[in-house]
Amino acid sequence: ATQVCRIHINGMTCTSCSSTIESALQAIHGVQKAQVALATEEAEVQYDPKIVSYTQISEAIEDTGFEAILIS
Ligand code: 9UX
Repeated sequence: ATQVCRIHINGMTCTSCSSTIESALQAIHGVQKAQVALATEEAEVQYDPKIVSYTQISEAIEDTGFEAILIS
């Protein structure tokens, strides 16, 4: 199964911020694809909801030191 969510991320100021978050997301078991855009302050994450939940995904972002807010 595949689900896609969009997440607003607060606090990113440089491309290293977005790269750090993107790598953290890509390392999560169950995440199939993750892209973080600094310009729009958004992440788009494709994941298998049978393996990983939105809550775990947003917690992974918060663990890197940024605030995650679900858009859709
Ligand atoms: Mo760039 Mo982001 O120097 O926490 S990595 S601001």
